[in-house]
Amino acid sequence: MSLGKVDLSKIKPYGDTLNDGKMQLSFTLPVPYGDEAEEAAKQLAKKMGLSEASVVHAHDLGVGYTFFIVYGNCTHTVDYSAIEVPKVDVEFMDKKGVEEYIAEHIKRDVVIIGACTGSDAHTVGIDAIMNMKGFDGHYGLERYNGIEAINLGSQVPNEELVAKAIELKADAILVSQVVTQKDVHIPNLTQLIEILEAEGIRDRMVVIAGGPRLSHELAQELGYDAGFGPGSFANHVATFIVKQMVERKLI
Ligand code: B12
Repeated sequence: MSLGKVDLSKIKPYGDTLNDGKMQLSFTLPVPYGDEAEEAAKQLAKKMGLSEASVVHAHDLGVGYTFFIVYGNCTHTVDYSAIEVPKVDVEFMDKKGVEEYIAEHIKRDVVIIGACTGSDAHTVGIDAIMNMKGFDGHYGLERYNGIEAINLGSQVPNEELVAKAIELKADAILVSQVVTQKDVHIPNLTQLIEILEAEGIRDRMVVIAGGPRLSHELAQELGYDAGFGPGSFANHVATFIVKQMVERKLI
């Protein structure tokens, strides 16, 4: 490994030596396996800014399609020093901290309702945040003193989630969206906010979206208070909710 001084205003991939730009990508082309297919993959890589592109693996997918792994040298750079990513800006408390905060500042149970909505059947993410046993050594919201957590599961229609939130006088709604193919999550997430607004309750609750391809920035653009992606745990979400409740006087 060659370590040199990195110019953060012009970073590019590292392979064998700093700034050699080495990278690997994989993709499928809708053409039959063969020399012409490999040449097409190389030409595509070149157009994407890879010099000395070589096909290191090509696999016949059998139906007139070919899968490729291509290596090459990236000719582009990125100015890392100019990057700013909007993030949830709170100092996270641990479970005990959240419980003490609720006891001291809210003095009643916080009701949090969650679901994976629309056609999305991926329950693992919302379970990781809400269910008793939690995820990766972090207990879920059901385990917190001072939090009443209700997980409605997956494929829950937005109308049903809102009706339940009204019935239970929820302080916060958690929505999980894992499938993002063809941007299917965008209209679904937008519809939830529209229903909450039509019911006149959007501002009376903390509304959070989460999922592996969901950024805080996108969630805010869609009208949510926050977005949580990979690496999120119950204590992060709980901290955000209870602090918002106090800040926005939703107690
Ligand atoms: C398990 C799985 C399934 C299971 C789901 C079982 C279940 N009960 O959940 C089954 C087999 C049913 C399934 C089905 C499908 N799946 Co699937 N699945 C997966 C897989 C392998 C793991 C997902 C997972 O459990 N991750 C673990 C959890 C803990 O991670 P997480 O969801 O990111 O959650 C964390 C954070 O994102 C965040 N978070 C998540 N939600 C929320 C919510 C809130 C409020 C907060 C605060 C935080 C938060 O906190 C969590 C903990 O840190 C992924 C691939 C992968 N390796 O990720 C594909 C994957 C998600 N599936 C995919 C697809 C395409 C499908 C199908 C459409 C396949 C098909 N053609 O039928 C169907 C869709 C069915 C449907 N209607 O939704 C794609 C999605 C691609 C995309 N960009 O949309 C993936 C990425 C696979 C792939 N590479 O193609 N799948």
